[in-house]
Amino acid sequence: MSEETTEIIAGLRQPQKMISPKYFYDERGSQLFDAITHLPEYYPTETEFGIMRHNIDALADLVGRQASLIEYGSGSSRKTRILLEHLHELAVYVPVDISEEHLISSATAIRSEFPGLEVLPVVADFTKRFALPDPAVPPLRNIVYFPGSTIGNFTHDVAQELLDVMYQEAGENGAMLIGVDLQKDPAIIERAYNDSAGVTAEFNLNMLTHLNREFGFDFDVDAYSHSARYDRDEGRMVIELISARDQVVTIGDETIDVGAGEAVLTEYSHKYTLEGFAAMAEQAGFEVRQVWTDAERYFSIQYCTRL
Ligand code: SAH
Ligand code: AVI
Repeated sequence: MSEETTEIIAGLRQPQKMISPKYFYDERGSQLFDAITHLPEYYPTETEFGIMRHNIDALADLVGRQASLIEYGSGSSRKTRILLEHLHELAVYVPVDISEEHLISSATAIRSEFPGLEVLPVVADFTKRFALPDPAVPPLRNIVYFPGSTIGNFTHDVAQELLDVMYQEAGENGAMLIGVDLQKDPAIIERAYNDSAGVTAEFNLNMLTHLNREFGFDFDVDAYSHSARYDRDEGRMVIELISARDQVVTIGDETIDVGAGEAVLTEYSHKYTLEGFAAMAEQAGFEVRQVWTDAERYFSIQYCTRL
């Protein structure tokens, strides 16, 4: 049994059943996430785009020339193109993602759009150790780029560990550029995860289709429904799959009982305050040097340097 299968079974044996959100992202999951970013209700992507467009010159000057851009969870690299167009004499672009086919096709598209740029994609789970490639042009500094508020998909303990790793990867003289979604009216947040077209529901359910195909589970996908609610006490969205009936999931010789009405947790999406995020960045050794937000303070882009 693979390490991943063992990890998934262990999550399903917890009192609160859970599956890591990294299993959303097979090829179909990456396409569905792209569709989410175009939904009218899903404010993070357009808001982050707007903040970048408004502040790109200041940002490019802060980064300086001949940096390497290392992107965590690069997906389709849509917002990244603004950086690739404006950063001064970029040394190399290293997109890191777990969704292999999607990463390779995105990297191929970037190579043809930016012919002079070295693009070195890395297929990896960024919560585990992975090696960074050696660029042809030695960079003057590393910029670790983590857009989209993907940091929000991790509990605070794991997010803190990720920031610690990014601090190491930024290296001396390096920096982190991170997109962080902010706390706001819960109705706006809940709408973003309960879109009227049902794309988020499809994205959530696709996780089970992915587990069935790739790891040999036999979830009855039609017997689950999407649920997404904001937990005000924890400041996070809680995204679950709810079983309509009692059922038994089998994988190899193992069985897992799922009760009628039982929830399988598939994702948290934490929303931060600026103070709360600054405290975590500082704990990792970063200083938040510049925060850009939109006029409504829905979302933030934060430029953090090593203390
Ligand atoms: N950066 C893009 C995509 C965000 S979606 C944006 O801002 O729109 C989250 C991305 O992170 C997906 O492409 C997914 O495949 C990737 N991802 C999620 N968990 C991951 C993990 N543990 N390791 C590597 N990539 C991961
Ligand atoms: C990738 N991540 C930041 C998205 C989010 O908003 O938490 C994933 C997502 N889940 C449902 N919709 C979007």
